[in-house]
Amino acid sequence: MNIIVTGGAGFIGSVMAQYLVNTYPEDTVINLDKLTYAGNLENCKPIENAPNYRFVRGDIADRKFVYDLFEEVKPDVVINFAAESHVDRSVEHPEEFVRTNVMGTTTLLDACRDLGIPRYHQVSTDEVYGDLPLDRPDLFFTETTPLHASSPYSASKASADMFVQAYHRTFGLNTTISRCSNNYGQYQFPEKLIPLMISRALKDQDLPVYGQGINVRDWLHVEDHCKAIDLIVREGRIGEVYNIGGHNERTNLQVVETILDALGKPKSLIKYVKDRPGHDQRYAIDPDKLEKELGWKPKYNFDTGIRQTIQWYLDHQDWMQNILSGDYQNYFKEMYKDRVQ
Ligand code: NAD
Ligand code: TDX
Repeated sequence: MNIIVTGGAGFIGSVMAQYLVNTYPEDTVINLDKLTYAGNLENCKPIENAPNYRFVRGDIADRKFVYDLFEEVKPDVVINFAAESHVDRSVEHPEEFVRTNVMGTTTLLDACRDLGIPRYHQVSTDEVYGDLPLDRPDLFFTETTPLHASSPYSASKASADMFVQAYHRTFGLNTTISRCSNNYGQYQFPEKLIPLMISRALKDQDLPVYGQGINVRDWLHVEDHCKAIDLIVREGRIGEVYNIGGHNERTNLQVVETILDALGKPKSLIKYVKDRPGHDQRYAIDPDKLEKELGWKPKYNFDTGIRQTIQWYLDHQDWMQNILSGDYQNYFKEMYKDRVQ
């Protein structure tokens, strides 16, 4: 098969590209990525010389580019990871989220429809369901939970999901959608909670915890997410949505304290800062459908996965340093300048 993975230089897409290249030598993986601030070809180093791997730089919202590439490659499957993915950035600059997440997705869908591409998978997120209250631990997101986005990021992802479902229903495109909980693991850009806290704690810098740190996220190791997507692409029912999650709920404070303990750093580094506007309280996935229909089971629980992840960042401080020495420094100053209380 020829598989186009979009956003394959980002966090999850790069782990997916590595997984597919190594697991299916008979398939060819074409990594289509624009290389925004979040795209990093270092993430693809382990496969860059593999005979069944190719990188193409381009924009999923550029119609001519996408059509030309699809005509040339004739993909059997398109898996769309490419997105603007950071909630805080979407609060500052929503437009880019509409362009890439909505218009980029519809461009890919149009190309699949016009060129007869047999299979399309959309990588979505649990954030499209909005949030759950902190005092109702009995509630979980299922695939039939109504969409109820809170941030410009989640609104753009929910919108994309609706286009995917519309293209399936109206044009008969063979689509699936997966909605996963928060990912952690190797290669995550240090704007997101876990790598941000690891990189700052290592330098004895303050750790900015939003509000009171009581918001809950449901964490899944990136490799478990990628294996679930592969299963859905190969064995999932067409037109369906599958939730992905491993019942690993933690408050943000628990996550930060786990990192501090593992690094032997003091809790006094924690600094409570102004809350994120519209901050979702709790995410929690019910993965029953994926487990029962496709037999998926995660390999990692949070306690083992986070230890291995922290060790990865300790072993790859040059990877982190290459990012931190670039433009990202200016971003950090700009984003956090008004938060100090
Ligand atoms: P990321 O920000 O690390 O990577 C995104 C990648 O997409 C980058 O390589 C970037 O260069 C590329 N990209 C951005 N705009 C593009 C465009 N217009 N054309 C082509 N490439 C473009 O994101 P991530 O955390 O790896 O997330 C990947 C996908 O998974 C996203 O769709 C996100 O919504 C979804 N998701 C993420 C999580 C999570 O916890 N990170 C959880 C559930 C779902
Ligand atoms: O500095 C911080 N301090 C803090 O307290 C940052 C960056 C985050 N937080 C909190 C906000 C959230 O409650 O930590 C939690 C996790 O934040 P993020 O890492 O920004 O992730 P989140 O907003 O939960 O969204 C993530 O999961 C779903 C991904 O970024 C999305 O791409 C994915 O769809």
